Amino acid sequence: MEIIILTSVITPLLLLSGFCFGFCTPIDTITSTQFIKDPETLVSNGSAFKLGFFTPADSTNRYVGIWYGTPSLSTVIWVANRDKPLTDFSGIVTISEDGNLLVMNGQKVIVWSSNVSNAAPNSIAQLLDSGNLFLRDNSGRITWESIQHPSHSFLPKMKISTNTHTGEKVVLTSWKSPSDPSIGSFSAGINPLNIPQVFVWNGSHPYWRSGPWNGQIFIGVSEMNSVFLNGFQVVDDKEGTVYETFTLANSSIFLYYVLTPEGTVVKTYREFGKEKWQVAWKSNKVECDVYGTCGAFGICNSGNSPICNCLKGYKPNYMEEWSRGNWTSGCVRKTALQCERTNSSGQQGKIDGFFRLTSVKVPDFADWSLPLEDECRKQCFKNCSCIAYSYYSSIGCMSWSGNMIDSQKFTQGGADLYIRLAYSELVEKRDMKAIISVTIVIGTIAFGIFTYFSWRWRGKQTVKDKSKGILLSDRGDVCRIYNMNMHGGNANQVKLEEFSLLNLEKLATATNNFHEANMLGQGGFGPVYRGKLPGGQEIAVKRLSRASAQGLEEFMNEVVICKIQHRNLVRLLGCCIEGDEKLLIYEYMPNKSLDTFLFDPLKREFLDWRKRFSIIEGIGRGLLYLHRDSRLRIIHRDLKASNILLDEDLNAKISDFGMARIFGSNQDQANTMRVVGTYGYMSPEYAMEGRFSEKSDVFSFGVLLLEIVSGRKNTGHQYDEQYLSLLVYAWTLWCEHNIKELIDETIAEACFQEEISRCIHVGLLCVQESAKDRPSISTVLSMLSSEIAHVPPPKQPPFSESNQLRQKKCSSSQVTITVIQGR
Ligand SMILES: *[C@@H]1O[C@H](CO)[C@@H](O)[C@H](O)[C@H]1NC(C)=O
Ligand SMILES: *[C@@H]1O[C@H](CO)[C@@H](O)[C@H](O)[C@H]1NC(C)=O
Ligand SMILES: *[C@@H]1O[C@H](CO)[C@@H](O)[C@H](O)[C@H]1NC(C)=O
Ligand SMILES: *[C@@H]1O[C@H](CO)[C@@H](O)[C@H](O)[C@H]1NC(C)=O
Ligand SMILES: *[C@@H]1O[C@H](CO)[C@@H](O)[C@H](O)[C@H]1NC(C)=O
Ligand SMILES: *[C@@H]1O[C@H](CO)[C@@H](O)[C@H](O)[C@H]1NC(C)=O
Ligand SMILES: CC(=O)N[C@H]1CO[C@H](CO)[C@@H](O)[C@@H]1O
Repeated sequence: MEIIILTSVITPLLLLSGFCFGFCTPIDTITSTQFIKDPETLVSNGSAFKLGFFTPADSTNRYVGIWYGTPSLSTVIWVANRDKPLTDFSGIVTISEDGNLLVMNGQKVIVWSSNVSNAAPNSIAQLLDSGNLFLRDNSGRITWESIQHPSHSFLPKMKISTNTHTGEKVVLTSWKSPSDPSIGSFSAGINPLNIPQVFVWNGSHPYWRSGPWNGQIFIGVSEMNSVFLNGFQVVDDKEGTVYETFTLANSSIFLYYVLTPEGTVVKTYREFGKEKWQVAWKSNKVECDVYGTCGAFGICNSGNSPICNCLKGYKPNYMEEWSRGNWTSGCVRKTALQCERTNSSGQQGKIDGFFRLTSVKVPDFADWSLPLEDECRKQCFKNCSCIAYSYYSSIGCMSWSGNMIDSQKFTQGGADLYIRLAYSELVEKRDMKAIISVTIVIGTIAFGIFTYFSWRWRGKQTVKDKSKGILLSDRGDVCRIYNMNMHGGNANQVKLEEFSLLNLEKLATATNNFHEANMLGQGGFGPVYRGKLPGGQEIAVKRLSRASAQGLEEFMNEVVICKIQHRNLVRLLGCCIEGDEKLLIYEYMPNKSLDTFLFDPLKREFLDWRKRFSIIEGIGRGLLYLHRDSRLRIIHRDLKASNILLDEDLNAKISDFGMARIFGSNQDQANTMRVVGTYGYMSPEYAMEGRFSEKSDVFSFGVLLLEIVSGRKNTGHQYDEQYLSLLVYAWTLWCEHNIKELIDETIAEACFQEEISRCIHVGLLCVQESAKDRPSISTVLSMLSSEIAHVPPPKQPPFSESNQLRQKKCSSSQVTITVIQGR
């Protein structure tokens, strides 16, 4: 019995795996004399990919395709004869006399051809380990490649493109169903109009939209803030073709995107040596992801019920339909705009204003221009047909004049959308405020009562983080960190650290019940409040948001890193864990963060050059301690001006270790699938490929250094319209030998100029495109203190593609920067 079952499983497997027929080493090429015949396969040199004949599940047809492992919808990456299946096992793949690659059936009828007119006789087809099949002639000239002719998969180096002159497109096309590879109704491609966006279309109707490309991410994909991007790029080849592509920096994974028969784009990857494919991301997870779910002027929020609402100032077009959940008819404006009324009836009134909606996927059909933020608002205000605008620093000014369709509310990410409303629609807000404050008062009282009872009922609390081998436990009034891994199991927990544990009630009292007025700021994962303990000690309390899945990870990071203490790192005084609540208690920094001084026209005067230099050195020393001196090696990953706190004497202290990573002693770099951090401070290899190391912190330090010297934000919009980033501006001035121009006027005293120029020079070295060109932080400190006399000249720092800026090499005496105008 058993034997029979075994053979019936094995026989088809042997057939599929390309049993050696004739030649007994796997081959990866087809020539005019060496062809493959069903069920033989071509195997790429590293054995990753196979080309051969396969039958989809629940089908009897044979198709020629390229796959990895066992052929199925998710492993077949390319299909040749999609619309002309072979009906038996007599197919062959060969090279024709004119040099084209052919698939023929047993009757020698061509069912598929590479069909290139310039193929040469005696061409060779070869399957590569990248999954690409190409056709080349004797001289090595490639005449055809499978990655230029996508089917339903978007592979590394593939180009999904649209020609803006001819409208010609290269798109992905879905299968009809998992058992039928013929061309289905969905396609995915790029729409380069105004600002590039990726679309999935169902026939000719949009089905999903990525939102505008900002040079690094598509801002309508909320997860893209924290998703490993794998060198995604949108490129304008200047000949009218705009394409989207990506590269894999890391050869230990294979990653690609599949357009499923249901129209969902799925990002899947497989680690090298492992069979299993894993899903990293999907385009359509919720109903809100479907294009235009809520109709024109509607906004979708998957956290609400019902999910659709009208935009502020708009009401449902057909109330009855809307309340039945038929949202397609959308919404209309409630109160006519003053600018419209003036025209029609000569009636005057209070002027219109803008209502700000935060974290939204901006609607489709944005017009695009390049003015600064203030100009963007004015320009929209002046023109009555402009009904909304949004300013995004690396994109510029977006405005809307027609239907606003496919807006979505996110909890994070997205952009701010300013909607033009009549004055009367805006003032309503005041009344709402009163209601909100009453709600807050009642809520606070309820919270107080709840806190008291939950404190009374509180038992012993422990929190575990297996990946870090850490167990936190409170007994009495101390918080203990145990290392669980040391001897394995819980029985042998080794106490690592002990620090004070405060209860929630005390902290609620200290912060006046987490009152809004005590809020110091909003950290990455939750608000920070100022508080005062009964003894009079001032503290800062960070309350991790309960909603955040990353809350526990951040909490553990902060607690583990608190063990290291240094005068340039903010000290953790204690923690609190009660039920869902996790709070961290830090020393209070009276002078807040560096950005509140640096970018404030009045307060920046408090920071003279001596002070700034000591802040730079302080940050450098703190970073050196994190990288080198402490027992743990720590990469901060989110160094920025708002994470540098200033004590009463304006000494710098690095804060916010929530995103930090701890390295083993012999580890130099790591990869992450989740890129967290702040654009503008992120090194290119981290932002694009998720690779981080000490050198990615050095990059952020370089940006910070240039910001401190110039008093300008890297991604701000405080300067000339030509220079959309501080790095571009600094590099341009460097090339023009005019670096003095960069120095903040308030510190530009002649006697410091040499020292300041040196700082800028070091700053530019820190922001080199390639990590290996950046000095280590200890070298940076030596350079700053002039211990190292020779500082090598910097090369051009990386420029964001998004700024639509192209630049020439520094070697030419006259550096010009051109702004490519939008189409
Ligand atoms: C196949 O791989 C081997 C070793 O990895 C290499 O020496 C050889 O040149 C490769 N052949 C081709 C055709 O790429
Ligand atoms: C081959 O290409 C030519 C034009 O380049 C086209 O007219 C023809 O239909 C194509 N044949 C097939 C089988 O795709
Ligand atoms: C795609 O379009 C077809 C034809 O318009 C329609 O029948 C089908 O329901 C659509 N599919 C989805 C998922 O919207
Ligand atoms: C939704 O409402 C529109 C506008 O009233 C109507 O034309 C359409 O038939 C409705 N669709 C459904 C499915 O009820
Ligand atoms: C308002 O009037 C001006 C000039 O009279 C005209 O150009 C403009 O198109 C009108 N706008 C609207 C919304 O009717
Ligand atoms: C107002 O905006 C519309 C739509 O963007 C545009 O076509 C028109 O030229 C603008 N008018 C002026 C006076 O700028
Ligand atoms: C420049 C500045 O505002 N310095 C303040 C820093 O904090 C201390 C303590 O609160 C103040 O005394 C300083 O005036």
